[in-house]
Amino acid sequence: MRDKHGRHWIVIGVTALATLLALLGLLTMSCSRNMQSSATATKQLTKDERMAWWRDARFGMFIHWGLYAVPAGTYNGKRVDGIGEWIMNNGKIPVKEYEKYAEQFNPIGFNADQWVHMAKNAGMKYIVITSKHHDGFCLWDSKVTNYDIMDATPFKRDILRELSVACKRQGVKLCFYHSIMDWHHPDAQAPFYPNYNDTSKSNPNFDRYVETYLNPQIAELLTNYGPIGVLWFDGEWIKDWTEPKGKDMYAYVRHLQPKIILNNRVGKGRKGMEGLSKSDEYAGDFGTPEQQIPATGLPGVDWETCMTINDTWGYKEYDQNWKSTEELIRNLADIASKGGNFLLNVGPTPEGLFPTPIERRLEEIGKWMAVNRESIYGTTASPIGRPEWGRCTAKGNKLYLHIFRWPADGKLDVPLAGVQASKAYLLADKKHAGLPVSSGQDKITISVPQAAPDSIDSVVVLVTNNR
Ligand code: FHN
Repeated sequence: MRDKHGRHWIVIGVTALATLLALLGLLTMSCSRNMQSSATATKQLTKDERMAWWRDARFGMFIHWGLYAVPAGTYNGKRVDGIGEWIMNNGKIPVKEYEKYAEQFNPIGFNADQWVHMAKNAGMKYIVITSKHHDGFCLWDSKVTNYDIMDATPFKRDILRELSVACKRQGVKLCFYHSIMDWHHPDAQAPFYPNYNDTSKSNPNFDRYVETYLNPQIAELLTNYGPIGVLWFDGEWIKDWTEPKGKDMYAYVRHLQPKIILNNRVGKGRKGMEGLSKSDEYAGDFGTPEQQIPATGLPGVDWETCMTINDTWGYKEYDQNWKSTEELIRNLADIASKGGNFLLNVGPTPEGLFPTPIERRLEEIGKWMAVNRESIYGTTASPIGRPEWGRCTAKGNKLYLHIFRWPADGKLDVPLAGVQASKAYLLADKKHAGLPVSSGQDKITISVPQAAPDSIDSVVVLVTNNR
């Protein structure tokens, strides 16, 4: 029996079957390729693999920016005590009144490329910006609320979008701070007015806040702005937040971005401002000491000290109590010498500019890092503790001796027993000219020039044979 073109049905059947099999073959191949690619894509990185860039980076910029920059520490003509970003709580400002600051938030001086350039030029490898702080205002185009930069302000530009583009362009990691506590949301802490931070209170609708607001916003942040380096939670001390919620959030965030790093404020493990976790049982990848530096190194523990340059995180127009560049550089060396990261804060103005004292300090830190970055990036904690003349970081067979107090007699004693030195030189000396070194019983002595190359922190590199 033949078809209208005279061909036999069997031939037709076989061709159809062959095509079908070929199609099936192609299909399985692409499925297995997809499965392979999805398998490789979601290959679970070990913690060490995930933390590697962060441990190498050592130095990042914290940015606290939002509506609180508008009152800048003053409410109804009176100065409000405390950190600037807490003015809504410390000033007992009702939600409806605080919302009005959004109409005045129009930072026309904001230039994402300039911000990222100032961070990069200072030697900072990552930026953690407040996507939403306790006051609940969102610095991105959120589809979950109108209390954001696009719908509530005359500015109508997605700050996080512009920063994600600038960070990508300049090779700086973008990271988001996000507050679990929310003084604006009716299912969160808004009803606790006038003490939004009342940790004795609970909101019966808090789970609804988590399901319909917090989680969807986290999804927006981790879906619409490319790879995010760190999710830096905060405000976890509220009564309604629990460790199980923290663990759920940790899994949810790692599901959205498997490579991401989360701080220990996703759960309830933090021991107050000392910031380290009570134990490994608690959710989070690193500890968060705040405004303080641990006394000693913490072998095997990932931690990051966050610190202000003056006494506030959010901009406060009259807070001029600026730390010196010397103090900031020595803090960086101190923190690295203990195996930690330094997250240094900037509170931009309502115009979108970095206060001049901050710009100057970032430039000066950048000059020091331009010469000495090798003694910070990718280093590990000091094997000689805290020498009296300064600090020490290590990398392979090199010790970076951070000298804060230059020896008047030109003799630098390094408390190292049974270690052979092969060379010592000033990191600032591009020729790496050798300095005279003598190895003693329990110390190595390096003869250094009369004058210190850098009064804040001069680095001598000691190369050892057998450390
Ligand atoms: O309440 C916040 C504060 O405003 C600021 O964001 C700091 C930064 O680490 N964290 C909280 C205080 O622990």
